[in-house]
Amino acid sequence: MAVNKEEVREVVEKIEGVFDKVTAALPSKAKEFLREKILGGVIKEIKEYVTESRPPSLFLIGRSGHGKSSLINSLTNREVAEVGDVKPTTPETRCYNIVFEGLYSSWNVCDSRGLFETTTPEGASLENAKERLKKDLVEKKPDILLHVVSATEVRNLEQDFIVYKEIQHVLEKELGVLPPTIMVLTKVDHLGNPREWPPEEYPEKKKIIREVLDYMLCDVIKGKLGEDVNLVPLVAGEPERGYVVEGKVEKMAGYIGIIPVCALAGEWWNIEKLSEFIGSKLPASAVLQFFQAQRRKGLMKKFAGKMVNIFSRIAGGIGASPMPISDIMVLLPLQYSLIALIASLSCRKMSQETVEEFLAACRTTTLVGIGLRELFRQLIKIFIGPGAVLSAAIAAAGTWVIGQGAIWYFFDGITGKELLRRMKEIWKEKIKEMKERFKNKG
Ligand SMILES: Nc1nc2c(ncn2[C@@H]2O[C@H](COP(=O)(O)OP(=O)(O)OP(=O)(O)O)[C@@H](O)[C@H]2O)c(=O)[nH]1
Ligand SMILES: [Mg+2]
Repeated sequence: MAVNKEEVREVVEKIEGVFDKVTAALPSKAKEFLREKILGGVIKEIKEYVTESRPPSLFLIGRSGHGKSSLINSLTNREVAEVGDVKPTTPETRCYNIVFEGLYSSWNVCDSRGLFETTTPEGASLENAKERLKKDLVEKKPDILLHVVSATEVRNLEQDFIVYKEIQHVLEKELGVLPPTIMVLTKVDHLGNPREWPPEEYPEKKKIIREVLDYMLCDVIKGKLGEDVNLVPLVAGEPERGYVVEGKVEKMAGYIGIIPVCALAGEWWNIEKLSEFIGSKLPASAVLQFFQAQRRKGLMKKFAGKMVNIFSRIAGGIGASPMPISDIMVLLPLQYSLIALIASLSCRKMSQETVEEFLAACRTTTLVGIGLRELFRQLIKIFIGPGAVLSAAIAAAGTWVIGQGAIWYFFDGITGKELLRRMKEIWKEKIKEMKERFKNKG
């Protein structure tokens, strides 16, 4: 099971029903306002990320044998591309639509093999290669370009960069913008002593990876750091896991990041971090299928966290309400859909029963035969207190706590007293934060 668009559509319909019930007693102006703010906001996000989701489109360039196919296999978390040492004879681009059975996902991947083999900056073949790549990129419109370079060969690749820059120049002129481009340094396990692996166990290995990254950035790419461009480690405190370029990427030869990996089957390293980074750069509509296909719990959990943040922000939007809306229950449809969405991201069925199961798990005693509305009321009472007046801050914080709780329940199997304890703890933190903010405002 995974997120199924059809199932989501059904739930959205149900949510509309719940919404109408919850707001039935409100004046029509308030109803309209909430319909637009809350329901409209939720439906827009669900549409963008889920019901209108589409396959991500990745485009790989790089020399033969540098690990493009291995990289695709490592990212997809299975064997989909042929790995080998056969030399390509033509610079033809091969495109695949990879369908992930049972995961409601597919990817479009293009592998422009051999581009650099047949080209030199002076040769006529460069013109052909540029034309070909331009045509392919215009046709495929990739979301992300991955430039795959073997870390063991970076010292022999200056020629490639001259060619790459030429191509980039042409593309920018023709397309206006270049797709976000990430340099992926493969085979870092082969730097230094290949037996010293993984880097976590060998500080020397980390040092060599850092040196290669520096060499690449300073001497090959010839990046110019300054006020308008900065390098931020992909993982704080672990520069060997690569850098993200912030600011003017043109000053870093157009790369938005440079990430070292090991893509050798069985020895994967830094792949999940690379994947997270790619996911953060994809358009909203391509994110779900990109993550879902990989069957990586960590990635889906992060995606769920992102949804919690988005939904909390929508809940906070009622602060702009032109009339006092005191009933916290107006948030029910929003929180209901959030819980349902998190459940299905964790590969559970997206249904009312699943939502109710979570709500019941938030209680220490099992509540049988209590309606959904009552369950919510109880849950809200625990955190917000009876008769609380809904403010933007409370709406956002309450939604965030409920979403976080759903992540713990569906992804980590935490339930009962422990679940409640954790939720109360983060709720207390949120209250403290809110108080601080009010104090600072004077
Ligand atoms: N040690 C190590 N070997 C790797 C890594 N990535 C790929 N390889 C090996 O390098 C060889 C070539 O890898 P491929 O993935 O086929 O390279 P490719 O870029 O797709 O090559 P072409 O299809 O010919 O363009 C294979 O033997 C892989 O097992 C890596 O990160 N570490
Ligand atoms: Mg290949």
